[in-house]
Amino acid sequence: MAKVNHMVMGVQSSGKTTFAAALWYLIDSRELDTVLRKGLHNGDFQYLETIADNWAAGWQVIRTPTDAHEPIRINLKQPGGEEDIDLNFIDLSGETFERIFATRAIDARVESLFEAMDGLLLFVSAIRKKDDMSILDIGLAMPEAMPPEVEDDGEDPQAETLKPVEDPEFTPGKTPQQVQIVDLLQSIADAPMGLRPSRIAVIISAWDKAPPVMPDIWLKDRMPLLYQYLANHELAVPFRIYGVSAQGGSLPKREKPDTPSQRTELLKVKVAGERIKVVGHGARAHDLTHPIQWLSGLED
Ligand SMILES: Nc1nc2c(ncn2[C@@H]2O[C@H](COP(=O)(O)OP(=O)(O)OP(=O)(O)O)[C@@H](O)[C@H]2O)c(=O)[nH]1
Ligand SMILES: [Mg+2]
Repeated sequence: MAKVNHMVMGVQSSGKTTFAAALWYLIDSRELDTVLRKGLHNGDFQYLETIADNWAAGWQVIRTPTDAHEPIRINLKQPGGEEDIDLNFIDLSGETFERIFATRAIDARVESLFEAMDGLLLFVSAIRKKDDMSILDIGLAMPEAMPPEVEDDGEDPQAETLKPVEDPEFTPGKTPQQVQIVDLLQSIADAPMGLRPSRIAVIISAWDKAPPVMPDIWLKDRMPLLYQYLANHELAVPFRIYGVSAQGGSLPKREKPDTPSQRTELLKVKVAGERIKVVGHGARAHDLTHPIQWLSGLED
């Protein structure tokens, strides 16, 4: 039996658990046609049932606590295919991801997850604001911060504007997302690990909050370092970029139901699976399994 093991990765709040919840709902309910279907499931999938129920009821999924390596396993199969495809998702909490970046150390459990990886489902969120700026961006955004142009009177024009700045303490979580992601991909590809995914599908989550551009344009604009890294390694590691709205819009937390959101509007969609939106590479409008089919090398 063919076994494909994909890893799900992304920094904190990048939409991983919401995707798993919506995917489980979609394949379990069979409300809509998808390119991959639910495969054989053994063991305990209570956690998936819980988060999928929560999703269907129109609540945000609960955050994955640090170090909770919730073994999210969703087995899928291609209709008409002779064998079931055993597909595993590994949900690493965003904080664990950031700790790897900050400490340069990876614990044995996480290392074995990387060793077993075939494809990589890499999550970034359209909600998080652009979190890094070039010197040019700063100049454009804050013209008043630029030193005034003065006539050359022989004195150093910057002498007054250059004031000593206190070094803020290094907070790893504040490092731009794309730097953390590229650093991690590069570190696992280097010795001693030497691990590369066979393919990378970038999922831009919360796509309902993105401007009306195609997902690859969004990534090029918002995360140029990551885009450049992916493009430079494309021959060895093919990649694709999808925009995905797993919730379809904003939802409140169950314990804070009055937070302003699009819940009422979303609950009016009769077929819950139709709240989901997928953009890119010919995916059907609600088909979250499309990127996974490609990742598995099963696209025609
Ligand atoms: N508007 C909108 N928000 C979304 C969507 N998907 C996820 N979110 C929000 O994004 C936030 C993070 O989603 P999670 O699925 O918890 O992200 P995660 O990557 O599992 O986060 P950690 O477990 O903390 O690492 C939550 O507030 C979600 O409600 C979406 O399709 N649309
Ligand atoms: Mg999570």
